[in-house]
Amino acid sequence: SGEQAYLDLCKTVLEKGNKKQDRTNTGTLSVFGHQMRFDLKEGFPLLTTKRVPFRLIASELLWFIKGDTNIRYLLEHNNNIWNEWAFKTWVESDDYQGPDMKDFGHRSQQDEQFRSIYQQQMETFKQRILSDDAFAAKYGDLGSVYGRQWRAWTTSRGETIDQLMQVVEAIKTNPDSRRHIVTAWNPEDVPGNMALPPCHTMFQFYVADGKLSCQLYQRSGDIFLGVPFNIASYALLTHLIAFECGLEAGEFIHTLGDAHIYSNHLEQVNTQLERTPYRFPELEINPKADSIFTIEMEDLHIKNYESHPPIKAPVAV
Ligand code: DHF
Ligand code: TMP
Repeated sequence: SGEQAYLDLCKTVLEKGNKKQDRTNTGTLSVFGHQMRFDLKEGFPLLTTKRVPFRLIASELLWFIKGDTNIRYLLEHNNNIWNEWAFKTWVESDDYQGPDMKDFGHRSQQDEQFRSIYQQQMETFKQRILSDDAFAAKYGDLGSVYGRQWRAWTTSRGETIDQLMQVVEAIKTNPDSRRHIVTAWNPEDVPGNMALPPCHTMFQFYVADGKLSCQLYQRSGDIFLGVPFNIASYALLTHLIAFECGLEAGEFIHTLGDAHIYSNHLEQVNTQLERTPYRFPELEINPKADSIFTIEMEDLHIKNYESHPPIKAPVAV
């Protein structure tokens, strides 16, 4: 099964990974340089050895495609995956007057009393992002993250470049080009101007036999939490761009730089490795959708998704 590529990555890192300290002070096992290939003809690569919430992956990707960088859109879709990074800017600002939230990521895991205060502050923060426009504009925005870089890259002359629209046009008019690249990594912006410097740094498309393939270079991959999302997200992106260009989806090739398992995910990874994968599900895109630039959640469906239960793990902030 295609899922074996992911399970093999987990095994490799457990067996051969270097023990390293990291920015979040959690500690990881990691390898440098690893590639996985997913043939999209063999099903949609949504992992089955744990439940992976497609709804969250799809709404995050549509958020990028719309060029949005404000978590309000995600919250409106009940998607909480980017909350911590906006919250961090808020609680570190002078405008924040509530209880001390320093190091909330670690403390909320270790201290139950703190956790309930944190959850309360987070809830208040979310409500305010949803209801207060000025607050959302200031604290909901994650800065120059993917949506911005893909759709409105700012040049040194102050113009903007719509990389995604341009790559779609180029695939349609000059499919054999070797320059179908979208980059999110802007050395001018890193690290000051963004919540988190882009992890999926750049991707490239390739057309052969009427099929569109995509390769991603991801500089840093959280194997247990982030990578399953990233695989599904880029597989979905490949399908969507293929749909837009009148092509079939070919392969998704996932190239990782620092591929790591956090020290507090080891038990979860071992649980997952004990499970036997099912067949991958299938993706359905509403054939009546007229463009990926206006496509909505209702146009995307996953069929025949059989999976093992979810496995919870704390995210390193
Ligand atoms: N930081 C770190 N340390 N790892 C990440 O994977 C990561 N990913 C980011 C931002 N910063 C990050 C954006 N993507 C989850 C998945 C992807 C993601 C952020 C968070 C996550 O927590 N997934 C959980 C459940 C999510 C839910 O149900 O709300 C999971 O079990 O997959
Ligand atoms: P870093 O900026 O220090 O590399 O930390 C980023 C962490 O987030 C790292 O563990 C990788 C993880 N990550 C993913 O795996 N996938 C993603 O899509 C994002 C945004 C982050």
